[in-house]
Amino acid sequence: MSTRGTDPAALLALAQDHDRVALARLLTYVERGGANGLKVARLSYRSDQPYAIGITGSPGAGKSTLTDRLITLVRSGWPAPQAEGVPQVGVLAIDPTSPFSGGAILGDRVRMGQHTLDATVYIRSMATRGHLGGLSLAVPDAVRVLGAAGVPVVIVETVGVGQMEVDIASAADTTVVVVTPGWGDSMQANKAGLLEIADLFVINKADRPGAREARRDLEQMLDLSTPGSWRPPIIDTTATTGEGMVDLWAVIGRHRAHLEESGELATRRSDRMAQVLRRVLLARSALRTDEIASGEEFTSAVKALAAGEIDPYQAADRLMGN
Ligand SMILES: Nc1nc2c(ncn2[C@@H]2O[C@H](COP(=O)(O)OP(=O)(O)OP(=O)(O)O)[C@@H](O)[C@H]2O)c(=O)[nH]1
Ligand SMILES: [Mg+2]
Repeated sequence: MSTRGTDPAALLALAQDHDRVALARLLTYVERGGANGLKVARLSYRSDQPYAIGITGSPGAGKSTLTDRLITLVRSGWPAPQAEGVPQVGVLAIDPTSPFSGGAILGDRVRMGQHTLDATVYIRSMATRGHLGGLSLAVPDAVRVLGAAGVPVVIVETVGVGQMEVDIASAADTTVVVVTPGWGDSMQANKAGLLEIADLFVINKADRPGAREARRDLEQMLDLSTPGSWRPPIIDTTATTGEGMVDLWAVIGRHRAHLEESGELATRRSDRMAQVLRRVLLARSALRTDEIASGEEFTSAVKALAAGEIDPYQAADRLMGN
């Protein structure tokens, strides 16, 4: 461990040379934020980005099982043959409370089912630690680190329950929304705002009754939404057996081709960078606010406010030097 050192540039060079421990350390820096996190960002945002696939949906919908199956496909050399030693896909599992295929997630040592120690995949769970903007910045940073290390495709799994998770999942090039058959799951997805972010839908657990009804519900909801140049396709899968996985991967590929050919990929990525920059600015403003609020001038301003000598807007202007 000590032989690798702590310098981010040296670690990135090692990671590019397929050193997984070095890659893990870079991702830890990203999670922790601070000076090293900033150095890592400086390196990774200047590199090519990987193709990012977001997988989201209700708890237990089968997201991890699907991811596991997609990885099996990639490992089998499909759709493209493997380059020796290079992870072809990185996985970031964002909900650390949710075990992947029953395996325990323990920080850097996350393992996903059968893919333990597999050189063609790199799997990592992510949690917020000290990063300034929390996971909504740590995840995009981590995706860029994987890209800088040479990983061409990154899958980000989040449970689609809160706004933050939805934001993270939709900060991908292709966003896959997973629903299951059964009463109301599609409606729930709609309510959670998942319909708007979906580039394609997966009806997983298609071995269970109700897949056809789920498809009909989704189609109806899509009919009501504003038509664009891409109508999200719906794919039936049974992740536990692997049925539908070749279809799913093919549709992801089609969506990617659509984005690239239409020029929308560049637009999306630029919109995403605007989002990231806004988050950094917001996080920094919050820090600055805390700093101001602990100063002497702030205390005097509060006294002046209490005495009715000033209004809070004027006081804020003064404290901010406007
Ligand atoms: N019958 C059936 N069960 C499935 C299928 N896919 C997944 N499951 C089961 O559903 C359960 C949840 O699967 P996970 O892959 O952990 O689901 P998840 O969406 O990652 O769950 P969270 O991360 O906890 O939100 C497991 O017991 C799976 O074996 C499927 O296609 N058919
Ligand atoms: Mg999961």
